[in-house]
Amino acid sequence: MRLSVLSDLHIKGSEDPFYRSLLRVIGTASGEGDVIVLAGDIFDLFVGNKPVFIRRYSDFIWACQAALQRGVQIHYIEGNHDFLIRRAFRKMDGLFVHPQDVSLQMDQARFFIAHGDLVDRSDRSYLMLRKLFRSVAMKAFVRLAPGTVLDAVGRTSSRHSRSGRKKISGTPPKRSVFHAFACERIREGYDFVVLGHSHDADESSLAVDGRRGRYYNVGYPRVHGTYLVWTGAENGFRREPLPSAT
Ligand SMILES: [Mn+2]
Repeated sequence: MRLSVLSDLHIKGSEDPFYRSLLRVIGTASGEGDVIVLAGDIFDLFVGNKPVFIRRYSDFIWACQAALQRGVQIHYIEGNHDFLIRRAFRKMDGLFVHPQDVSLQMDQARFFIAHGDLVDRSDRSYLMLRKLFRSVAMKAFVRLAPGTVLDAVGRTSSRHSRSGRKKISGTPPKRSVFHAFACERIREGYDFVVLGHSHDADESSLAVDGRRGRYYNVGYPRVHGTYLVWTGAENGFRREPLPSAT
């Protein structure tokens, strides 16, 4: 029994070395109650159910399919770079797409896992943009627009957000905002709160109303080179090195 949480790989294409790392993590999950949570921004761009993305990342689809057949469960939480993807994976039994977050229970431990782009409720412009990106109109646009157009628009806006105008993808909030969010979940009864998005490999033991829980942020695997693994053997998650791309 192994719970692996990955996020923020921001894979740029099928030749990206971190794409190979992702495939190896999925490829080595054994079944026997293994769960993989892909907690958003796995791909730098994957929008809708478009052949351009499905073809580019077909090895990912195959790796998931094979893992599901071995009895691995996969949860894909949408991020701010990969969303409206439910239809792309709709035929895959045992792979669940979540627009916001997922609650899991393993052994006696309760986990709340989300991408983290909804943590900062004061970032109104991002929250509105997020709503727009997931609106009925946007869904219709994504369904009708050629994948190549989405790909071009996405690449431009993603370059844009990296060059300082961070608003388009939500500015990651400060640690204190993540901690306050985690405390709320711990108050609700969760033991572990796992988030991403901020690229800050933070972790903290938090107490609220006599309950204690732990908060983890996946961090930025492209720099830190790790992901989170929980086996129940230790008291919490450990940061495991990503398998190398070779
Ligand atoms: Mn993000």
